[in-house]
Amino acid sequence: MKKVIQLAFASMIVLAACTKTDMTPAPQQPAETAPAARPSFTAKALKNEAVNNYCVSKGTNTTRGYIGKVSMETINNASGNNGGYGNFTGMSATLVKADGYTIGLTPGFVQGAAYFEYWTVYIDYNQDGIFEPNEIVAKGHAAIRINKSFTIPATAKNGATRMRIQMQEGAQQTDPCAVYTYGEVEDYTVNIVTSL
Ligand SMILES: [Ca+2]
Ligand SMILES: [Ca+2]
Repeated sequence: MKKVIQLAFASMIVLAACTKTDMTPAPQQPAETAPAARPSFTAKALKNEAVNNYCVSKGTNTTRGYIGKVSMETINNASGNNGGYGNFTGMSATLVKADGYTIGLTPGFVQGAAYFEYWTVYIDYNQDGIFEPNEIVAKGHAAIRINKSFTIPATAKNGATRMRIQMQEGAQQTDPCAVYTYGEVEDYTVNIVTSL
C-alpha cells in the first residue's frame, strides 16, 4: 500500500513537471515564415459585400424612437432598440433584377409616446461601397408602420451588397453617412440575382 502511494505521488510530480513544461510559451515563429491566410475563392466571392468599407451612420439617442422592425422577403427582423445602430448584415434577402418588392418599416418607441419618423432606405446597387442618391429605394414618414415598394434596376450588379436603413425623428435624413441625434440606423445584406 505504501509503495502504491509513493508511486502515485511520484507520478503526480512527473505530471506537474510536464504541465509546467507545457505551459512555457513556444518560441515565436518569425513572421516571414508564418503561412499567409488564404481565403478560398468561394469565400472571397461571398465576402464581396464585406470588403466594401461602408461609412458609419447612426443615431445617438433612441428616446424619440428606434427601428422596431424591418420586413422584406426573408428579412423579418423585430430588432427592437439597438441604441442607435444595428448591424444585421448577417441577415439577407435575395432580390431579382427588374422585380418589385415591398419593405415594411416599423418604428418602436420607448415610453409609448409616438413621434413622426422619417425613413431613407438605400441599396448599394453598383457595389462601389457608396450609397448614391439614385440608390435610394424607399423614403417616407409616419408614426406607425409604412410599406414602401420598389423595383430592382436591371442595371444592378449581381451579388451580395448592402442595404442601409436610416430612421430619423422629425426630418428626412439626406446624408447616408450621417451621425445624428434622434433615431436609428440598421444595415442588412441583399443578394442581387438575374433570376431565381
Ligand atoms: Ca432596431
Ligand atoms: Ca453605390
